[in-house]
Amino acid sequence: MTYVTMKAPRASRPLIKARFTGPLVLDVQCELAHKEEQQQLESMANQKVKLVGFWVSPFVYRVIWALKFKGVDYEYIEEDIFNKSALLLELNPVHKKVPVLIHEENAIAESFVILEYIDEMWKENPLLPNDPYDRAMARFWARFSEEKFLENACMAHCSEEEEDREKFVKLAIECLEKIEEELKRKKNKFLGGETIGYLDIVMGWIPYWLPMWEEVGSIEILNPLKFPATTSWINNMLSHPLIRENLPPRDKSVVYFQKRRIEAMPPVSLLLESDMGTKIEGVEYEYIEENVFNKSPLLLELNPVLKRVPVLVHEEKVINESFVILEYIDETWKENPLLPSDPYERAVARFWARFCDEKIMQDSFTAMCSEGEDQEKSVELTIESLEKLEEELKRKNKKFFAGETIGYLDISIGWISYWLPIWEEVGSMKILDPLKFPAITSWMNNFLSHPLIKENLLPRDKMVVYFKNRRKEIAQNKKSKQQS
Ligand SMILES: N[C@@H](CCC(=O)N[C@@H](CS)C(=O)NCC(=O)O)C(=O)O
Repeated sequence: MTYVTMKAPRASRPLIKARFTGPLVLDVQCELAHKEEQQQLESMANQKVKLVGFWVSPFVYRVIWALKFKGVDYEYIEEDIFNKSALLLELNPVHKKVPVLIHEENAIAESFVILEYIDEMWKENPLLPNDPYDRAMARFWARFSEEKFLENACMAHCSEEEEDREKFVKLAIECLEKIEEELKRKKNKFLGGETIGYLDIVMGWIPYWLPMWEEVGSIEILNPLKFPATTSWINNMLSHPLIRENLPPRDKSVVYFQKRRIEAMPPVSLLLESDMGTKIEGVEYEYIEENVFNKSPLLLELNPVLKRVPVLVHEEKVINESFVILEYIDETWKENPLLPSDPYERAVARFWARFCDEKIMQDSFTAMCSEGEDQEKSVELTIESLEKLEEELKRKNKKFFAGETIGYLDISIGWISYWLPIWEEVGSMKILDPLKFPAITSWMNNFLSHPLIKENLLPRDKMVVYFKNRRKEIAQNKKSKQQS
């Protein structure tokens, strides 16, 4: 059997075409289309499910818990991540990591993407809350715990140098303080309320894996006196049958982690994606400029956790992080959907958005700020990732990632069309060769000529000057660190 991987989503179901009929007919047609859609979804949901995993991976356990929570039967396939099978490389050629979920002929990678897919495909026992703002909050904390807390906790227990270990332990504790506050504010048994939800599953590594890492790295992060709300949540999690009955054996896991050093990635930077999002949906908004080098009390109040832009304020609700904001916008203003309606295509769009943010943006920004061999290495990594994106675009063979018009993925990775060429100029490097990347070049032209984008970009010269200064500043910081 050949699987359709993240590179090739299956053909989408027929669209509900009711827009041109009269109101009465429209209602009936919508209902019929909805029923048909529902039936298709149900029959799809009943198809066989397989999970490719690795016995001790907290990312894999997220998927196991979500499938069990939904009551979905699945076949488990153990992968040797140190000697990767042809199956894994076929299913997840981009990251080559587990977990991978196989449903129907679709392969879905990345635990966050898989959790959203599961929740959209099997509707009973919802994982994410119903309300768009509560969903935004859950996604915000999920990303925070992953990108800040998990990363620092991994670095802390893996660091050999005492000084590094102390630095990362301190950073991890600062993250946990924020989570503790959130738990205290919620006052519920679980982050999902009285029962386990999306965020409990995402943060499920804290109750079981973190104490093992503390033991392995001889560090302390989870002090019960300092973190009473977290400790009580941990106890609730570990006594919940779904979690208690689905954990890897502790002794064997500790031995594994003693042998293993986990590599972590630096945190991601930010862009103006959410601004484009509000424009697509035709939402009126007031724009407030922030000075990120001298942060205003307003920003610190609105985003005390990450202290960065963009922040969206809607009816006294505050939403942070561009990816979270995009989903919130899409769920709140339903016209002109940004994400596709099909769960698998949504998973594909989310997968590529994360990939571009975590790999291409990281590596190209590092390349711009470095020189010599370091720069060459980062340029090479960026090009390798862009080759994967090029393949995806070629496969799609459409004007935009979303099809004939701009959508979620186009907006998420829109920076490639305008920011990346500026970074190339600033770093005196060549990445986007049109001969090597004809599909990306053509997408860039389409994207930049779209009125929504064209009319909402900053002047190029001003940006070049800004990034030249950033580059200088970063290089100076690096030098003075090396000297000290
Ligand atoms: N961001 C990924 C992380 C998955 C991940 O790191 N999986 C590890 C197992 S714990 C893996 O497959 N590692 C293989 C490798 O790094 O080559 C997710 O959330 O699914």
